[in-house]
Amino acid sequence: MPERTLFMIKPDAVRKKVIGKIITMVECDFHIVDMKMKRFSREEAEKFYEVHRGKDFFEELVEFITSGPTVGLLLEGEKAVERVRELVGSTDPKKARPGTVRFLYGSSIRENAVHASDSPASAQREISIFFGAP
Ligand code: FUP
Repeated sequence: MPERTLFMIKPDAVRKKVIGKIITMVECDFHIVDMKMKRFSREEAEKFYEVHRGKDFFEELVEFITSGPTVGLLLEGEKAVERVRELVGSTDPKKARPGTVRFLYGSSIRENAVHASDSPASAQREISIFFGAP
């Protein structure tokens, strides 16, 4: 059964002008159901990263994600959550497997180029924050 996930290009990658290169990496393997450029409000960012509230990096993470536009892609495919996460690579680009998006375009553990949902439940929550409830 095909699954849906949120794949998001973060403000650092938008500033680097690598939106096209990153989309090319997912376009061949997944169906792009929807796509949008969006600048998060503080309120939306805090909701999106709710699970990290209280952690020492929370404030800087919210500042970063609201610092410029993001590009969200609603992707669909077999085991999309797991397969997109593999393509994205480790949170820290220095530890990411060569060839992954974060290895190629990430700069630091915070400015790591992209986000991908970590479970089908997170995907559903994040898709509705990004694209609005269906
Ligand atoms: P990931 O699932 O790989 O996106 O990573 P996490 O859910 O653990 O973290 C979400 C985001 O928080 C990361 F993309 C970047 C940020 N973060 C930091 O800024 N510092 C940290 O030490 C860990 C995460």
